[in-house]
Amino acid sequence: MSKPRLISFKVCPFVQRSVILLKEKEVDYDIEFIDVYDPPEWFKKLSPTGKVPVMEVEGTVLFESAVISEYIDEVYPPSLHPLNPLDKAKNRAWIEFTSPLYMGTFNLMMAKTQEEVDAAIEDMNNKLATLEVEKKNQPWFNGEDFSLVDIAMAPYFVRAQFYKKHFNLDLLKDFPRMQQWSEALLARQTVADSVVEGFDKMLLVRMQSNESFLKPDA
Ligand SMILES: N[C@@H](CCC(=O)N[C@@H](CS)C(=O)NCC(=O)O)C(=O)O
Repeated sequence: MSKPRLISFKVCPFVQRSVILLKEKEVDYDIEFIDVYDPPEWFKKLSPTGKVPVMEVEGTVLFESAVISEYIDEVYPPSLHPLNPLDKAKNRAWIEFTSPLYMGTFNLMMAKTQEEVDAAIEDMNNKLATLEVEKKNQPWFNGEDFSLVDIAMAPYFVRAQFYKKHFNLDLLKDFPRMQQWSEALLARQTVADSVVEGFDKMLLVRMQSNESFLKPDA
């Protein structure tokens, strides 16, 4: 089987999910970085949605991070989904549930007023409160078994850590199970290795050039 080729944008949480999964499965892959805000012509031709991640496998172009994850999970065993179809479907549903949280972190980053900051936080809090009820009081979403749901949330906790470190803003403060989940995920090697060098700096520069409301602690 030829190496998959992943097209990435360095700070994209959806690509980060693919990277964590490829690392978990120890897949040999190539990665190519683009700027999604100024994409090269070849990417415009390759990607039907104009979004990353895109993964090219033997000339076939895959897009949408959830679809890419399902493909990787199926082709490189053992599966990180539960075996039971109902549990598997439930896991897929919760993966979907986590995705809009990334719009929350983006909105927070780009917010220009206190009101916009508050709205982004409130939106994320509503979703985190629902997850807090669903999450078992065990290491991973499904208990002892690490799964694709855990991978889907990992980039969120990386971003929550960024806001805590630079803005003294604790997005998880009201959610003890989310804190425990975050600690477990951030301690996992594949998650640590999925964060590109200079990640914090890239986000901080973006916020500065956007004249975002949130200002980093000195
Ligand atoms: N639903 C998509 C979302 C991917 C997405 O929003 N990617 C962003 C970067 S993080 C992007 O490529 N944005 C460029 C655009 O919207 O034109 C997935 O899960 O793959």
